[in-house]
Amino acid sequence: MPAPALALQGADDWTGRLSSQGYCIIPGLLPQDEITALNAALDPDFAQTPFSIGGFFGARTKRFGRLLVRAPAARRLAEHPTVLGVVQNILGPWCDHIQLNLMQAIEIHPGEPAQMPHRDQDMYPCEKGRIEYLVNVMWPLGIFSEDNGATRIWPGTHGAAATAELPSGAGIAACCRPGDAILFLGSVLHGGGANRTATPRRGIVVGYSLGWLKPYENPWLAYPPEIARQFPESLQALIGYRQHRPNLNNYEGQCPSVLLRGGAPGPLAAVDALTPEQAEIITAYVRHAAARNATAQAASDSAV
Ligand SMILES: O=C(O)CCC(=O)C(=O)O
Ligand SMILES: [Fe+2]
Repeated sequence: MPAPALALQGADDWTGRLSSQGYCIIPGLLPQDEITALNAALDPDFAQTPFSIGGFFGARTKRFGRLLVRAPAARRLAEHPTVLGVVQNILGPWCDHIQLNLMQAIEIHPGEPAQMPHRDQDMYPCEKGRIEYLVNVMWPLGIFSEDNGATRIWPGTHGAAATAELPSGAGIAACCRPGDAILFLGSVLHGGGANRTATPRRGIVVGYSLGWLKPYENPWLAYPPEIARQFPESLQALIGYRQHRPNLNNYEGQCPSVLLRGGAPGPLAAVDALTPEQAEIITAYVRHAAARNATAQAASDSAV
């Protein structure tokens, strides 16, 4: 039997590669013409967007978000089943559910030097080296080459190695083409490459994070209820119209998806959303408190 094409390999195989190297490139994940059409649809947005300000975002780089409204075709990227399978494998053990962290279009113009190598997880001031907080997917909108600013990655610098000294080498250029996807962990060292050609390099980064973290792109402002109502339920949940136990992300003590179904909700009761372990502790506490009260009441009744 012939070996299966790489793109047909399952999420578990790619999870293995991602976990061992800190990144992997999945070829042919979407048809090239779909990405070419998405790229063309974003032409006006790239044209209108000013250059970024600041050494991290890059003065010869354009960036914008809100991609799910700017180009509905970008929804296919956000909800790609292989990607979601891999992300679920990596982040699933540490949260109830994953969430979209951001979608950002990035256009690196000629003359932009290489971005400072960094780890995206370093935006969170918490313990590093034990769990993964993020998985990012870079979808090239054109060819990514050594010369035009392909994302640079330092393989093996992830996980526990993320707390070690910075490596000295130049890393690798994640060369690939439209339809391919570069997956990299939040703990792996990487950065946008220098563009030494005469044409801009375009890509879309789709990031996912643990469902209890603050998202990078504020999804409720990017996609307020009147917009999110038009999305499929799975996408609504992915962008944060969803509770995360215990009682996180509430609207009036309930799941924020109440804002997407029917008209404006009336007065709402706050409803516990707890893990089974938390629910058990609370139930035991309530039962003991009731028993104590009953005993105290009986004592005071008999004293009268
Ligand atoms: O544009 C790229 O290739 C990577 C950009 C990046 O890593 C970032 O902005 O955090
Ligand atoms: Fe980054």
